[in-house]
Amino acid sequence: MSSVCVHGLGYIGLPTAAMFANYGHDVVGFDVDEELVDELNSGEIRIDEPGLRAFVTQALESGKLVIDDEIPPSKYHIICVPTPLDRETKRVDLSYVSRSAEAIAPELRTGDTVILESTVPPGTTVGTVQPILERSGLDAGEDVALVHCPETVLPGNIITELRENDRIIGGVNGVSTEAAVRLYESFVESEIRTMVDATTAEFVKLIQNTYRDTNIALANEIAKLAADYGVDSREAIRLANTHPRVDIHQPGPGVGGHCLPIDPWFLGHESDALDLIAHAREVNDGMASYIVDRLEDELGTVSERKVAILGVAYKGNVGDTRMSPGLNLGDELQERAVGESPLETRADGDEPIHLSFHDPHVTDQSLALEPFDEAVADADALVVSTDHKEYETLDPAAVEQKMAGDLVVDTKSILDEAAWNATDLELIRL
Ligand code: SAJ
Repeated sequence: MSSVCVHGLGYIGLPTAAMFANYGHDVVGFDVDEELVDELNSGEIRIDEPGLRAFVTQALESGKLVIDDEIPPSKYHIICVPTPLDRETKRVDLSYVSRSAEAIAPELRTGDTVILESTVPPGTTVGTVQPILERSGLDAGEDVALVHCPETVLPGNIITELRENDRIIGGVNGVSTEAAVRLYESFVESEIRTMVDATTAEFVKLIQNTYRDTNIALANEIAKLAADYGVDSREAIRLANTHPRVDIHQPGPGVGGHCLPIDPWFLGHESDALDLIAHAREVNDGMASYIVDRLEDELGTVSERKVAILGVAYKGNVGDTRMSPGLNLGDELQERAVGESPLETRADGDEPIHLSFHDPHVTDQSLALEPFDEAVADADALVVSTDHKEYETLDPAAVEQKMAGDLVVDTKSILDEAAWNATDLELIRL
């Protein structure tokens, strides 16, 4: 079995390293973060992902996975580092990718393969990574193989999807592609789809997430239209989707996570053609504002009210809060309340709004989450912003007793409508 070095031990790199190790490869998981390396070596795993702890432990205990802060010579180098987006300029930061390539170049030997898994703008493999690697004196495509092989796994189901999702691989030439296919064949159970070049592979990955984001924007706009017409958006979408060629996604409080809100912007990296896609992003980012409008319609003002936000994870049944719609909603409420209640009219120490947050999956101590009973106590309004399974079975009568007001906004439509409507609470569903 080949030796593999996985660069970057985050949400994708860590499970990928463990996967190769558990399929018999000798793997070094490399990260520049020494604290993370120490944590992993002492068996601590920061990432809340079902099954990941046992999967990584198995790899470490077998001796096939070693975590290190040095890069060994390896037959395969796999880059899984972040590619963050500047939220103001919408420009991607490729410095982690460049630094990885710079660190790999001195270790490269003829016959090695470099695989970029990080999500990147089209053209990055050949435009950014290739020239850096070639500083080693070796030619990509001739002496070493170079490919883009994007990850496509869904947080919450990463280990299963790593094995079961189709994989796309685009090399700088055919020989490169074949070298990567041989590696991924060792654990991928479904199709490995090869393409003519790395840029196409980069583009395909981006349009997959863009399709989903744009489709959700359509669903969000449908939800707003449905509200104006007195139509139940979920029921309308369910019925529309019975058509064999219709697949409308679900509305919600906005699109979170580190993929859908970011990747569409990568398509605008070297192109001015981004139009509908950029607008869809704005529709999704505008959902927090729309929900606050709905709260204001009911409450008159959100200023000096208590609003309980249930769910700060970016989606159901995970603990990841990156680009969290629930937290965005909190910011939007705060801004609106400050705008409505100028500082000079408030007594010292009065907050413009009382926000409380609850989430059974999030462990981040910095977020000041409250136990459920405290979060909901005396709330004027309650907003369900994440579809955690725990919220599906909330007891409406118990919640009604704890709240001061009667407004419940279910942005994910997970509450039992009949049960909640049987109380005096006013249930609004998106
Ligand atoms: N959401 C909606 N309505 C929907 C579906 C999702 O509002 O109908 C929201 C979610 O609540 C969440 C956000 O969208 O806030 C994103 O969640 P998600 O489950 O759609 O996707 P991610 O970001 O967890 O993972 C996506 C996946 N991409 C696709 O399904 C095309 C995953 O397969 C990718 O590997 C991942 O991005 C990635 O790393 O790129």
